[in-house]
Amino acid sequence: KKKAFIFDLDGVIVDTAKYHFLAWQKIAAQLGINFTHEHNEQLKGVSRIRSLDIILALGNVTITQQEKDNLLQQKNEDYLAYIQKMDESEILAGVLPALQYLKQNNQPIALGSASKNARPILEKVNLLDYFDAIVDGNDVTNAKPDPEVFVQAAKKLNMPTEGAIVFEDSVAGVQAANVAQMVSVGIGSKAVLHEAHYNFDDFKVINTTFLENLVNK
Ligand code: B16
Ligand code: MG
Repeated sequence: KKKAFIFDLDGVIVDTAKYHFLAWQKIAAQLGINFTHEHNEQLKGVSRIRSLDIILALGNVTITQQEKDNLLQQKNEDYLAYIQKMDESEILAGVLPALQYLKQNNQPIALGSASKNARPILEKVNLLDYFDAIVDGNDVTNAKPDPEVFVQAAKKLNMPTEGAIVFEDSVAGVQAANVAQMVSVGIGSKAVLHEAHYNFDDFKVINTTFLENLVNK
C-alpha cells in the first residue's frame, strides 16, 4: 500500500522561524515597530508579503508599494545570509529516521511549503534526495489555509488527495490539509493545533508503528 506523505518545511523539518524572526526584527526596528517572539508566531506558515503586512499593521504603519518592495527584498537577502550557514545539524530531531523509514518502504514523499526558499534550504541540510516532489511558494497562487499547495503536492506524486498525510506546525497548514480531506498531523502545541487529526510535540515521538498504521489505514 502507498500513501502520499507531505511535509511542511519550516517548523517541521527545520526551525527556520528563528532566521525569519531575525530578518523581520531588523525590518521592524527600522520602521520603529516593536516585534517580539510572540508576534513572530503569527507569521508561521504565512507568505512573505502577508508577513510584512502583519508587521506593518502591528505598528500601525503605512508605507508605499515601492518601500514595501525594498523591504521585502532586504528581508530575503538577510534571510538568505542566515540560510547559507545551515547544515544537516539543523534537521529537527526524529525527522531523518521518519524520512528514511518512508523511503525504505517506497512511500511517495513531497514537500508542501509556503517558502520560496524551500529548495536551497533542503539542499543545505542535504535532504533534497528524499523528496519525490516539491511544491513551494513559487508554485502556488493561494496561500494556506487554501489547500492548493498540498493538492499540487499529491498531484505531483500521482497520488489521490484524499488520504494523503500532511505534517504541519501551523494552524493554517492544518486547516489546508483538512479542507483537502487529507490526514493532518500537527507538530507542536496540541492546544494551538487542536484541529489536527493527530498531535505530536515533535518528530521524536513519532515512531515507525504510527507511520506504518497510516500507510495501512
Ligand atoms: P519565504 P513553511 C513558511 O514556511 C514560513 O513558516 C513563514 O514564516 C514564511 O514567511 C514563509 O514560509 C515564506 O518564506 O520568505 O522564504 O518565501 O512553514 O510553509 O515551510
Ligand atoms: Mg511551517
